[in-house]
Amino acid sequence: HEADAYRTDLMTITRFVLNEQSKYPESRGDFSILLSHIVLGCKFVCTAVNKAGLAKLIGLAGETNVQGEEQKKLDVLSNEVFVKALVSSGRTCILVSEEDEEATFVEHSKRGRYCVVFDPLDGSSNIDCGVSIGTIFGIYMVKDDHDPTLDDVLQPGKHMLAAGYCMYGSSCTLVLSTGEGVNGFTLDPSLGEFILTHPDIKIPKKGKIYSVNEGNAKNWDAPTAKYVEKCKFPKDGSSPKSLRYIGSMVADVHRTLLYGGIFLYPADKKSPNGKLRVLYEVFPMSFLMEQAGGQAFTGKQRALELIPEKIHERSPIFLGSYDDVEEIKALYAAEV
Ligand code: AHM
Ligand code: MG
Repeated sequence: HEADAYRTDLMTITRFVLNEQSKYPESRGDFSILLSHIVLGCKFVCTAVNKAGLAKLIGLAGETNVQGEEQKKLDVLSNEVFVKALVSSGRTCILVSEEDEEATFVEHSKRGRYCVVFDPLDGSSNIDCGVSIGTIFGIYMVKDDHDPTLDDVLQPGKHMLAAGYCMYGSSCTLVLSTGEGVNGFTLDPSLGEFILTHPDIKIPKKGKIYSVNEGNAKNWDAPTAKYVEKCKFPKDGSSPKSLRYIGSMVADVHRTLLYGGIFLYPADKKSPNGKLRVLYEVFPMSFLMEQAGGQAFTGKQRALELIPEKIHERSPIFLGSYDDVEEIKALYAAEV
């Protein structure tokens, strides 16, 4: 019975992905192994984030501990954990992390076929006040594992095989797409397992929420300014949209995915390419949005068609409900 107090048939993320991959006869289980290492990183960061508030008491992240050693900042620590977990999986060949200036090419003996781009702890300025933060990741396949090059990760987002994020919030939620829809898993702390809680997530076709840093309004371009004006003062008789902005991309995108609406990080006069990074912020979130039935647009094109030239490149981004993104696209189209 679905209503049983204790479910006895648990769909863990590992079981789910193994099921998905078994549809492909050529599958060697490599992807499942890779994912289990990402999941390990997420569990580690989740525990560390939950303890962050106790830092002063027990000496974590950035504080000096009882031995008088300087502790690592949480984002640095998270990065190390992810890099080590990914390398030791034996399934990766190139890693691009927000925390590292250069891409990491995995040494020959530990090399596999996957390239992972990730932001180990996004929104880390929010840690000290207990606001939700997250890890974002995208996965590509290398062309030739004997000769991995930077071009293997400078690929349009539509070439990603999988993308996801883990949100460290009131609960720890991992949202994943392997290109066949979007599924959400919640960490059961007593089991240490992510359990399928949000099967086949679809974003509402139109939403009632817009999400943007309005403090930048003075520097916006005309289409963004017009769009936000329309959200507040609709001329077609519809109700104004609500504004929600956490300032933590994972949390803002998670809400957008579940409740619908639009998330914007536009270009402005001070940052003509916006703020968010193409490889490990814009692409994974755009991939998830499209897989959930929404859209992602850069102000010029479908976000997933952008071809990055540098690993830490930025791009403006508008993503969310299909109809809401359609409106901003129309405003940019009218501009030219
Ligand atoms: P970070 O990588 O330095 O943490 O910055 C990324 C974060 C995103 O999580 C969030 O969407 C954005 O910055 C908020 O930026 P702003 O404070 O300019 O509104
Ligand atoms: Mg970031």
